[in-house]
Amino acid sequence: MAQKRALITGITGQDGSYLAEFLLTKNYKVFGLTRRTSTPNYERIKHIEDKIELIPGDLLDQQSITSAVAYSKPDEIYNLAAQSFVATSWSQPVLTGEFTALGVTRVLEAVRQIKPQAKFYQASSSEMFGMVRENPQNESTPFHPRSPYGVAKVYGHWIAINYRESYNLFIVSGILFNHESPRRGLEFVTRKISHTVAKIHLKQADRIVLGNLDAKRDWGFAGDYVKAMWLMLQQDGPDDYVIATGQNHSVADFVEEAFGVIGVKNWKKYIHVSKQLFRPAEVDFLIGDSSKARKVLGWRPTVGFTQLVRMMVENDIKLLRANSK
Ligand code: NAP
Ligand code: G4F
Repeated sequence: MAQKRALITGITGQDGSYLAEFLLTKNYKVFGLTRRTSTPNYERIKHIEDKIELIPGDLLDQQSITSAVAYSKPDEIYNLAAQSFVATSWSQPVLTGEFTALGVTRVLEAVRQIKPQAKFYQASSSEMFGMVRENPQNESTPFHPRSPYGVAKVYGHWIAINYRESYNLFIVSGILFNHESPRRGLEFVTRKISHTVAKIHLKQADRIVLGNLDAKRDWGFAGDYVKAMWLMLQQDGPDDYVIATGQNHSVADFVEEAFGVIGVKNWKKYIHVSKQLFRPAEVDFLIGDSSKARKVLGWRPTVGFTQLVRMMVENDIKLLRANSK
């Protein structure tokens, strides 16, 4: 059988790096779209850089995306690139719309025009459920996004479905709940906590400044979630799937668990709550029902909450120790 070819937008991000690793284990030829930066930001993929091929391009630039599709001739396209940080979407709402919403249409257009046989994965998000209408949330739960990011993701979700229905393309949308890892960006709450707890352990910090401690998220491990993306493209037909653990915890629970890893019980004395970090509109409570993915794809998470938090804190301690040598 000919070697399969995959193009990943957002390959330098958390999910892109895990997905690239995963596809290499399946013997894919992996291409990744990367945008120009003044200094290289290949931190997450440097260990596999010689096994993948990077193609310059940007979600704002139709020509570069079309050229990347023409050059890589992919059997599968994973559209992971986005302005993915919810808080930034209020300070840069137009940019978020350009990247996270219209960017999807640009990639879809390239596929439609150049490689309509390719299978396409769209990175949709549980942020689309926002002010939730039911618990747990599944594929038919109505959307009520609460941020410019969430609104942009709803557009991306529906334009993907529209291209599937209009042009009969193999397009799937994965509605993924929060997934974390040692490669998570430092601005997201889980990594902010694990990294600062590691610093406190090493006496490099004495407190964590956080916003809303009561928000609840269904947190899984990114390595498990990229496998679900791939499984969705291996089915006979395109469909949409919720990917989640089915358990949720508050930000405070995450803090407590992280301090537990370094043997600290009285964690509250290290927390400073700043109103500045509260969002103009919050998503209070997310919990996903992934029974369709479990039944149809045979997918299930392998890393639970406790293991995830431990993995992140221990990794950050190792990282900080190595950096201070
Ligand atoms: P991430 O770590 O923030 O990575 C985002 C990627 O998009 C990076 O590679 C980034 O490149 C790239 N990108 C941003 N703007 C771009 C542009 N204009 N042109 C080309 N590339 C651009 O995000 P992630 O956590 O891996 O998430 C992957 C996708 O899944 C995103 O679409 C996110 O919205 C969605 N999602 C994530 C979660 C989650 O919990 N992680 C849940 C649901 C959905 P640079 O490295 O150059 O910045
Ligand atoms: O870690 P967060 O920034 O992730 P959020 O907003 O849930 O979004 C992530 O998951 C989505 C899937 O549901 C993705 F689509 C999206 O791309 C991203 O990956 O915030 C989680 C919660 C929020 O309720 C926030 O208000 O943590 C709360 N929080 C409290 N203090 C904080 C902080 N969030 C951040 N980032 N920083 C804080 O200091």
